[in-house]
Amino acid sequence: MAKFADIKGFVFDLDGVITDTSIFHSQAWHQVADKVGVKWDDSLADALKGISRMDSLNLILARDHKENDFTAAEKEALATEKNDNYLKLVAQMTPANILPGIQAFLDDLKAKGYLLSLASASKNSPLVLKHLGLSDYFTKSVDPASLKHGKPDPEIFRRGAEILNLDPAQCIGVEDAAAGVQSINGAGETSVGIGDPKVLAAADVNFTETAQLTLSNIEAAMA
Ligand code: B16
Ligand code: MG
Repeated sequence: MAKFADIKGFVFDLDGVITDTSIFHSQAWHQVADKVGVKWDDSLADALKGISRMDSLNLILARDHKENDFTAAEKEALATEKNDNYLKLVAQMTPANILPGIQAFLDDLKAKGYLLSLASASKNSPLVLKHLGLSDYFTKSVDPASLKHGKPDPEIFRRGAEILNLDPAQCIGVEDAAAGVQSINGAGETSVGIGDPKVLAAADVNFTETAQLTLSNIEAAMA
């Protein structure tokens, strides 16, 4: 793990860290899983966190060995149906959907001169940031459509540091998903996991709640 004093930037995941959309993604996929007859449970919901739309659909179908039961066009239609479900939920979002402590943390980071970028797998992240009133905080975002590999591959977090003109070792990556923590670690950044420490065992630093995400808590955990 890097020294806190060397940290110059933060690379943020969006869904499940800045806002509670991970619940919306789960609800939207749950409807699709019911439709294709795959049993939904919490472990499936966790496995989909941070995973791209089509990879998520393939994971759901594979749960019940149904991955070869649908044509590519049928899979596209199911992925579009999930996104339509999701967008209906996103349409109701406001700044009240920012998770506890995040607004204060972002303001503190900005005030102290840390650089910020976004490493979200979601193609909907610009829309979500707009609803949250946070677009101005994240003028630098990795475009998930430009990636060769999704999380857990390190590419997205490596790019998150690159667009800040920082070395990965100067960055902290913040994630709620096991696949995302793996991506941060692979990129050579310090990983802060938010959520169940059992699910996020690979994280350098773990907090169960976003409200614990403060610079002083991170500094203490890295000491
Ligand atoms: P979309 P993150 C991820 O965002 C979500 O965790 C994951 O559940 C979702 O499937 C993925 O984005 C793709 O999202 O369908 O909106 O393009 O956690 O990396 O911010
Ligand atoms: Mg996430």
